Amino acid sequence: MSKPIYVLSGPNLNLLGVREPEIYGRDTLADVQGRCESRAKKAGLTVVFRQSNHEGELIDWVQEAREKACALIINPAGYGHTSVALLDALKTLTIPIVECHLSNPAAREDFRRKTYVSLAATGVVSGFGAASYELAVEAAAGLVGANPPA
Ligand code: CA2
Repeated sequence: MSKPIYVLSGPNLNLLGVREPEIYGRDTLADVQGRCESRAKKAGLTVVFRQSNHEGELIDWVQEAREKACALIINPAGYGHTSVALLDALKTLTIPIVECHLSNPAAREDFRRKTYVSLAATGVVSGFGAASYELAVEAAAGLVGANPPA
């Protein structure tokens, strides 16, 4: 049995589908989780899906992923633009890291153009709403060489 893909979401994403649907869409985070689980299952994989509003908790989970995950997907939300500590934690990983955003931060305010997380990411998926997460799972599965069950 292979290790799961860790899918981590940062602050305020627990409000997904409830506020600002014009930017972030109408899917709730529970919907996104279901979509990730279905996509991972097609590749014969599982996901550990977590959200936190707390920087330190996200860092603890990144550290946990060092041993327990085959790949890490992270939507760092606002912390992507601010957190050197999160970047430092991500840089300790040797597994693939896929940075994921619902919106396209590069097409928004100037302060969203830079994400520290990108400096550690294998690749970035952004701008496709909830589908960004599914595409990130697909990318991670490809990077770990996952095969669909026979
Ligand atoms: O597009 C993304 O996924 C972001 O990571 C979302 C962050 C934002 O700071 C990044 O620049 C881009 C914001 C997450 C806030 O989540 C909410 C969800 C629903 C309603 C309100 C906020």
